[in-house]
Amino acid sequence: MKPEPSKPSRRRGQDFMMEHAWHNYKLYAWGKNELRPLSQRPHSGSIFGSYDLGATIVDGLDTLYIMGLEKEYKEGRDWIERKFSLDNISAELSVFETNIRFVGGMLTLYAFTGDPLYKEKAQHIADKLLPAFQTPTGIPYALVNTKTGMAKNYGWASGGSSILSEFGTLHLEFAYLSDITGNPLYRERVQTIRQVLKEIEKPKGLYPNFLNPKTGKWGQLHMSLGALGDSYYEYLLKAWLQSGQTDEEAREMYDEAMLAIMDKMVRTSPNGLTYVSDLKFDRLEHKMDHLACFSGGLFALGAATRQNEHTDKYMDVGKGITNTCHESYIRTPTQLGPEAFRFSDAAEARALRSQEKYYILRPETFESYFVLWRLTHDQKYRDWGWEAVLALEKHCRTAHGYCGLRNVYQQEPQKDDVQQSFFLAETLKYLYLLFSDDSVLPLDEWVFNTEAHPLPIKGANIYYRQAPVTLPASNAS
Ligand code: DMJ
Repeated sequence: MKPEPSKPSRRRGQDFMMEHAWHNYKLYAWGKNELRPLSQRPHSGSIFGSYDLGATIVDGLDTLYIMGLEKEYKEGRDWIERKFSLDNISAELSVFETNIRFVGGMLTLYAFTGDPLYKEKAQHIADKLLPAFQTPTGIPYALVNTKTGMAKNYGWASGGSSILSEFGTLHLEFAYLSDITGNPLYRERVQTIRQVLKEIEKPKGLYPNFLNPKTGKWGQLHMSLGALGDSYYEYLLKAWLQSGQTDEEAREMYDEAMLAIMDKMVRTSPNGLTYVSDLKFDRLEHKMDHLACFSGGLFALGAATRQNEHTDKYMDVGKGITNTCHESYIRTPTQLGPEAFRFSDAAEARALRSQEKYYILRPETFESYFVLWRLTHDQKYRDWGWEAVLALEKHCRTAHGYCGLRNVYQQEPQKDDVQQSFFLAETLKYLYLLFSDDSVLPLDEWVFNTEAHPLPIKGANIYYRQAPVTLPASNAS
């Protein structure tokens, strides 16, 4: 079924939020990466540095398309055609962030429209990332310079290691890029990463967050479904889904990893909340990052797509984690969740440290609401999503865009003056899709990359697109 931009009759509020976010970005930061809504200036200290890469445009454009905001969509396309290039700049880019936001964003736009502009741009960006893969193991470095091709890892990452959630979150984009360009090189690069991870010995069946790209040995034995680990596990399941469920190797690696995580890291609090701890060497740290809240949807999607003896357990854990993340939201006066929350005798699903109390417009909890809604049609997920919309409007909206909060436990928290590009790419998209018909981007035709850019599933007849995708009209309220 072809997506076509939505019709105005389908408007339900989240698209007004998108217009507000976009128009203010356009007014005060057009072509820059992100907006500072309070200062009404561009945000130049973002992960993309000070080059004008239009991160908000590239990240947010498919959301505009889905919502049927045609005029805004055309402005963005026009900017990409006229201005977007990584030639003649000397930016040190994160391979991971550039892949999920820029390559992923362009690929989705190509999948939606069939417009060759987006395929060319996706390939142009991916080519700039390739020098990072020139390591003895083929595990890429984290950072690459767009002009010199010099690549390196972050100084803080355990003994010169690359990071699991970064080098393990390239597969979907690189595989699709190979298929649409006919150039096998991109798939070969991520297949090499897959083989290293398949063959390496995994302590207790788990994947540590750090791997040295020169020696092929693990760094510190820290494991997490939150920061530094998260989307690696997501891409195992999704690579299998993307392949039309033929990439069995990916599904097996996913099942093995998630069974080990369920056994060694998933726990239940005294009051019955399911959560996934971090594991540091042999010690559980009873803390969940907001980032790990995506895993409610991941466990559930794993359950819904394969029947075996673990299916019910996967589904229970998925629902349980999503419920816990919702609890972390409603136990704050703002009804928005903290960056990390803990489980101890003193507290459940609450941040205890001051540096864990912020909310930066992250999407992960709403992502799980969306996936669980699609899989169960339990009305509570829409109710929870609506609570979030109201909380965002009350606390994060400003006259000139949306900001994060410095402390969700205060009645009237200070705002952080950053409108993250993922707010447009993910947060507003998932909240919009939560209230859309199932036929808008059905989960058996599309798989969402970790930045919420939908990529087509092989075998569904949208894989090699010749004509624009038509999004069916929704009659949801
Ligand atoms: C996004 O850029 C992606 O979802 C990524 O995988 C991790 N988190 C941010 C948003 O929170």
